[in-house]
Amino acid sequence: MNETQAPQIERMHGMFLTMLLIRAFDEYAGQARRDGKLRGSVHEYIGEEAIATGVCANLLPTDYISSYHRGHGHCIAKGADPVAMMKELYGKAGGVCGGKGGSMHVADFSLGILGANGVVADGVTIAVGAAQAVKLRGENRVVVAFFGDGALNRGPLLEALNWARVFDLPVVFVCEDNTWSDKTRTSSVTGGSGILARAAAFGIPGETIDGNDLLAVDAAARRFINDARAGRGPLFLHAKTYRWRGHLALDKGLYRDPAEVASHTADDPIARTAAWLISQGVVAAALEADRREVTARINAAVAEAEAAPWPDMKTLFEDVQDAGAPTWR
Ligand SMILES: Cc1ncc(C[n+]2csc(CCOP(=O)(O)OP(=O)(O)O)c2C)c(N)n1
Repeated sequence: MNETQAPQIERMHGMFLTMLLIRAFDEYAGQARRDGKLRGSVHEYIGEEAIATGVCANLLPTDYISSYHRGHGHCIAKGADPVAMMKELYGKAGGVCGGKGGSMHVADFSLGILGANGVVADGVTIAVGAAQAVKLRGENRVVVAFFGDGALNRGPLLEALNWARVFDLPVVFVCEDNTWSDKTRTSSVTGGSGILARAAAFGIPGETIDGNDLLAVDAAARRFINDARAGRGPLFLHAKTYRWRGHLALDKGLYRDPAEVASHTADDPIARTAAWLISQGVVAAALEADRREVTARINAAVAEAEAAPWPDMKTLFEDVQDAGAPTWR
């Protein structure tokens, strides 16, 4: 390795660690849900790690992201504390939302994480609202809206694209195209000539990239985020990837051809990044040490979450929107 390569290798190595952490977190979370240790829905991000990692590596701490139901990876990549996230999944005090949100509502406004969201496409409208506020206040912030290909066919997404263009907002739309929307192949329910055509219809420039190629995600995200920061937003990044597991932890995904799944799991963004690092002179033993470190971190997070108390009953009605009803009925 020479001096010019060193910073890039170090950067990729840091992102490799983030991807390992995301995968280990979701491998544990999925299994814990199947074992009945967690309640509610748990959607694993396994196989899609390069997108959250490569995009968030180009954001400032003050930038915003919005997410969707498959949100753990985005939050970890934006800097959320895995211990507080694990507590949240367990419904324990000390969780990022006080243990009252669970897997589909992880959020941390102090880190610009506007939240995971169980309503398909609705995180995108929140992102556009945040971008509008950024523009009105003249702040130096970019907003990234992460969403799945299934969101393409919901009205709020189309309204959000339109609004973002009308007001030229500093937002980057990141479509994580994993082929499936729950048990439906997205292409079978999507009209028109492709995902980028949706953005183009609103005058929003876009690009399709291999979302399992961390180098490609990092490079495209850097350009898009810099452009949005310089006032050239909105922009649309279409990242192709694949969902390795069922739609959620309790879904075995039997509606998919095993050969299709196998062809995609062979294209592992983490293995690809490891191979790149090794080709650049990083020794395999260092990557093995990373894996051990990440396993230890997740084990420690689980131990802390399991030992944590339940939220105090007194907090039950805290953080609940008061829409005017005088008493709880
Ligand atoms: C408005 C709305 N309609 C339907 C659902 C049920 N639902 C949950 S996830 C999902 C599919 C989403 O697919 P996609 O956005 O591609 O994300 P992926 O699960 O593939 O990551 C659906 C239809 C929902 N949560 N919200």
